[in-house]
Amino acid sequence: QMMKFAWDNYKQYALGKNELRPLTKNGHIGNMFGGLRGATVVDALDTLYIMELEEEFQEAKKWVEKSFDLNVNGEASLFEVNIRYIGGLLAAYYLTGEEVFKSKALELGEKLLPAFNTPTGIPRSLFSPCSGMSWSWGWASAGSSILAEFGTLHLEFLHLSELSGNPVFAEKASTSQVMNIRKVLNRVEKPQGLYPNFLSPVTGNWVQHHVSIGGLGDSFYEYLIKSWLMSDKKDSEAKKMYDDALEAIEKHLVKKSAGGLTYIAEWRGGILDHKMGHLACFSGGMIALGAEHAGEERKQHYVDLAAEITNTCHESYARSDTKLGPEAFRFDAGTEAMATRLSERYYILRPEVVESYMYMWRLTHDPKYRQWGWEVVKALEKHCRVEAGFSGIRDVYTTTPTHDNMQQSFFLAETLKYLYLLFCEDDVLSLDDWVFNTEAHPLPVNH
Ligand code: DMJ
Repeated sequence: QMMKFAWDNYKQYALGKNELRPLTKNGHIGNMFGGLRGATVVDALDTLYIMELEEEFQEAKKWVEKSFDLNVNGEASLFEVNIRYIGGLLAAYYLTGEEVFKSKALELGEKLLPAFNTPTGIPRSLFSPCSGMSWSWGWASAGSSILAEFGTLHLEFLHLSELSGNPVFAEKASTSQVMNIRKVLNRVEKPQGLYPNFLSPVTGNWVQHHVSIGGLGDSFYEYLIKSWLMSDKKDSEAKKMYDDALEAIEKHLVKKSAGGLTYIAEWRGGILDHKMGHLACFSGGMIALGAEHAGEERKQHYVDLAAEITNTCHESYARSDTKLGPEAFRFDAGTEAMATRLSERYYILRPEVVESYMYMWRLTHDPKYRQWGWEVVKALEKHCRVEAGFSGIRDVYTTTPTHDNMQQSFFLAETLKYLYLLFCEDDVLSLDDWVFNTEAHPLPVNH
């Protein structure tokens, strides 16, 4: 019902725009996807299909067939286009077998390639599908590229290579785009075994020593373990990189608060910032997913670590008045798992906490994860549902929050999908056969 409500309102007021503005009942285009439109349609396709919302799925498919235009200009984020559009189209193709999704994915995939024309082959963050030019974000120091962006291409590019027969995307040849990225990362020296978030696409060296498992770093780690799983456990290089990175993170960034909550701090040139972003809360699920394959002696350790981190993220929700979590929470000056700055008190319908509940449920079947998921459902209904859709809120610490007037596309792609899967049987998109990309689009394991 929540998905139908979110979709119906998007369709009524914003079909063809990127997101719905549920208060003003119109569409939002933004500047993340260049000239591409319909981000919510493409992000929602597989969720509608999985939930058996047949009529709504057909509406979305019809829009892709008739109105999805790829011959557009403008600066688009390589990362966002890849995880939402390529991931969404690939998942829709693999679930339904409908050719239109495959051909759109391949056509769009070709348009991403110019972003890799840099001295090192590390792509820049922004690209223009028509002119072939690429740029870094204005805020990224010294023209650097972002770890979580160039490190979150592997899953989709592997499937693009397989479906197109074009090795340029990802074939095991070291000349392919994503294998080259790995080569650069393996070569560069890692401070204390950690991967900083900013790398120069010109020199291949780190630009700043900021390390985070939340924003700017997050899905790089996720794609290492998932690359290994998607290869049916053959890509041992990815597994080793994941194991080593997690070991360094545990050694240097994982801490326990005075109140006994385990959290993952950020690292700035050796100094710890005792803060966890909402984005970092995906890591409970990632560590749970990796735990099963960690070897007998490490397995229980990682199950426990995943459970502790997921518990901390739940606490960040439980300690708020709305029962939804803030964008970032801190562990300093007597604070535990709460935002201390006004600018960090918002919630924009993000999925990472329910994502971890879903993985923890599948791993342990402890009923508390379903209870926690249900708390989120109730809080979303109470505080984020407005007359024409779901909206983010500006302050999780008040029971009369103001709304931000934005129904993010990842709410339909991820938050609602993970909540649904939390209450499904384990064989609905079994984790043995499917790997979720970082936007929760399922891609098949290469058995
Ligand atoms: C999503 O687009 C993806 O999950 C991404 O990896 C991180 N941010 C958003 C959701 O919060």
